[in-house]
Amino acid sequence: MINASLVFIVCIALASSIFTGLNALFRSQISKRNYFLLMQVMISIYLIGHLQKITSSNAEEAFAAVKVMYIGLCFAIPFVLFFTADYFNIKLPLVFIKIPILIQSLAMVLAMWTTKTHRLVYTSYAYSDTMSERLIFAPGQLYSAIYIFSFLYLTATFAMLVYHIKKWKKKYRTKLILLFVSLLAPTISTIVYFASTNSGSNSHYFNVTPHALIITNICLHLVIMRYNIFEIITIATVNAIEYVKEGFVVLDEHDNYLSSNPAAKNMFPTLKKTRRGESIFSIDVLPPELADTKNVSNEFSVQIGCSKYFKASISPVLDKNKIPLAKIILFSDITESVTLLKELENAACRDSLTGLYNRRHFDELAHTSIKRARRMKQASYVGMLDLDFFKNINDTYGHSAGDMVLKTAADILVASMRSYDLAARYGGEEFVFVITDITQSSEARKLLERIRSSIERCVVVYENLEITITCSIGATVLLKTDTLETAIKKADIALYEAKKAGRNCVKMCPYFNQG
Ligand code: GH3
Ligand code: MG
Ligand code: MG
Repeated sequence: MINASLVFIVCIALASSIFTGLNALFRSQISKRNYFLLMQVMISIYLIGHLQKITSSNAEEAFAAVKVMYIGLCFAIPFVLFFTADYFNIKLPLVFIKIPILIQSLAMVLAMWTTKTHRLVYTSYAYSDTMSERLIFAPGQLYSAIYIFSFLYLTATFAMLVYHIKKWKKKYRTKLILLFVSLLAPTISTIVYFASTNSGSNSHYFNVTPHALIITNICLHLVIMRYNIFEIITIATVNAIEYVKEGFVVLDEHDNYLSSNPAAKNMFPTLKKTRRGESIFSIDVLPPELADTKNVSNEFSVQIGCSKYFKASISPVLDKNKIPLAKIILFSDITESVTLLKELENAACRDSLTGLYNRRHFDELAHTSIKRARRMKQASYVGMLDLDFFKNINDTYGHSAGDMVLKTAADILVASMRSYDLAARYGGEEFVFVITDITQSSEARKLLERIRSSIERCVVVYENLEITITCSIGATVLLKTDTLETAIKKADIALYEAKKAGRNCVKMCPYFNQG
């Protein structure tokens, strides 16, 4: 006689299992659902077998149903394990763990299907109309192995779940607890069934696993529908890319544009108009420097406009065979740190009052400038400029007024020279400079005279007081035998001559004076 209520329960369990599987299939888009779907398929196969068994009318029909049940039973649990590991991003090695587990499961199914020949799973079986399970059997030597392996995999699954339930924040714990309960229900029912049939206390071989599977599917349905077990991570990942302040650009393997996040569009506004598939470097959307680094992770700075700096790190996306599929470029705005670094460099190279190079940095640059001029067969001039009676300015108007005069004199010096000439503050009110690319000595003298007269004509207004100043300049042409140091000494001697000659004048080194 068919037990109608049991058939009803199994049908409900089967329907809920199929429904939950379909829900996962249509509601979520990510790869993490694959093992979940396989798990649901296997649970459904198990239940189909079960239904077949409790409605069977003879031993062979019941045994055929058990063979179907074993397919579901042996494969559902490995897929539960794979799904859980996958969900927590625990990588189970394919060759060393996944494939051996699947082979073991297949071996168990095959052992069951061929048990009539070797009697390792069932030594004998008989049909019983009075029993709900319909089939009485005597277990063979391999029968326990099926359960031992299943419990091993379930233990690993529960271990992962418990570990993460403890680690996850309360807000996300509920769905893990539901997942835990969904697995615990059929586990307990199977343990009870196994123990009770072995001890002989369940002489009717009554199995409540289908009842437990209803609980499983209700829990799974809740974690999918209510707690978004699949979506939450996808949503978080998508949102993370949308909201991070780093620019994120995805290109295909031929540098054609695929997508970018809002931050990248802000950094490179042309990205807003770039269409998918457009070659990113041919239309100058991104700095061309990035095109040179193919298939490598690299980091470098890119200057956009005059004041923005970005660090770009390129990561290739490879497929399983290490063939490039796409390229991800991550841009971070490093303007702040670059500006700070430049300020620090500036502070180390420049005089804070006048903004001119300091002595140490001038020496470095002047050596290079002189070398370059020599290589290009150009004449170089080294000059010293000293403000006249500067001490009097300080004494008469105060130190702040003196500072202002110093700054003005420095500005005039820089303004009078060309961009490739060099000027530095050499001491208190003393400046040094190098002029290159002048062919005639008369031209050099004219330039120096222009500097002197500009300073003489300048009026510095300090607290409504008008301050005027003059300067003396000594200079020398750099001979082949000269070094920067000897040239500075000669310019200093010429400056001394200028002071001696009454100040507010230009004197050039005697070698040159003759000409
Ligand atoms: P001379 O025409 O012979 O060059 O006479 P001078 O007064 O310009 O020369 P002196 O070397 O006697 O004095 C230079 C003065 O420059 C002395 C010092 O107080 C002043 N001085 C040096 N550095 C600074 C500075 O950073 N700010 C101000 N306000 N004064 C400075
Ligand atoms: Mg002076
Ligand atoms: Mg001086």
